[in-house]
Amino acid sequence: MNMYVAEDPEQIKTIERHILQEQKHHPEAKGILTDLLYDIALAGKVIASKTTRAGLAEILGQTGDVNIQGEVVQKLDRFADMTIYRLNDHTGRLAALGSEEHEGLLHIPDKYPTGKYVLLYDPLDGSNNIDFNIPVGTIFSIYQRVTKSGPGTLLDALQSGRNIVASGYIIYGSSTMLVYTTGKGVHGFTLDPSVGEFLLSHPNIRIPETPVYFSVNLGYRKYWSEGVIRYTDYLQGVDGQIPSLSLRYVGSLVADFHRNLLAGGVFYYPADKKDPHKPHGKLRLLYEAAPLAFLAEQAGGYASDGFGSIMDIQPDDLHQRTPLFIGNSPLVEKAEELIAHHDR
Ligand code: AFP
Repeated sequence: MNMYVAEDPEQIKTIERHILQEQKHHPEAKGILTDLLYDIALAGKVIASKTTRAGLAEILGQTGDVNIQGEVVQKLDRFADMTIYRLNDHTGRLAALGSEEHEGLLHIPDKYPTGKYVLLYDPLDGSNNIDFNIPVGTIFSIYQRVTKSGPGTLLDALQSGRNIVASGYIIYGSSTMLVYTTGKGVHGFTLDPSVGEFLLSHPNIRIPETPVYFSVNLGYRKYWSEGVIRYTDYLQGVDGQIPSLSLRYVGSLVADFHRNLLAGGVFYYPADKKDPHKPHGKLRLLYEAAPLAFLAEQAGGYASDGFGSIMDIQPDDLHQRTPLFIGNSPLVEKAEELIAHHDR
């Protein structure tokens, strides 16, 4: 026997092999979604190769442009945005793309065929953190188009989370990880940079039942509603109903979500009165909240806007914002209960 052949073929599983095995659960599948997920994983590797060099002078610094959210675009955002678009615009798998960095839909160039899926992505979430060596991430979701043929339209992109076919994120931290779901559990892969492969490291992730953390920007407390303040007191054990949870807030949604997914807890970014132009919270329904809501549900958790499931919200704008409470189901339900009681 060749001593270099692993005895247990399950020992090391690349993301390619894992996605292919998942595809076998769907005999009708033609492999298009599988290929699309490969392309996203490839984009993740390319972006990771830049984020680890972000301290270098040629990358650092802002381009000076302002994106449609009114935020300054940094060079790495632009690189990540372009990488994902370029790796997906010509494959014939997509009808259109939507990026948090662009106001409208991104169309497939006329010279390339269109396909049956729509890819929505936030290329580099938490990009304000790049200069401080704090993790950032890419968030993505995939929907089937609803129009029959031709270039994709807004109708194809403005779908509720219930229609997501696959979603996930790539976190660029002390290591690079890709976490995704196709509705059959949540699986996490860690990039081995020495061989350039994502290897299965966290199969079947479930949010631990006992929460450890709560994550919120406490600096905005004075702008919150009574219900959200009472909820925060509850999480801090002020009323003695639960032992106090530890506070952790990075300010990169992917990093905060990832930690709470693995350790147990809740992240929230409520509506606040800080900016009268953003009374519905800061986070984007399609680019941030819905993809993570699908992951949370698949991991046994729940995501809400404080009134009901994020997954049920029908968007009417690509850049629609929403309050978000996401993590252990009982904790998210508690937020709904206190908001219903104090804020209505
Ligand atoms: P940036 O991409 O502009 O850094 O915003 C990050 C983000 O959308 C999300 O990742 C964080 O959870 C949230 O904003 C942090 O916002 P605050 O700085 O207002 O707490």
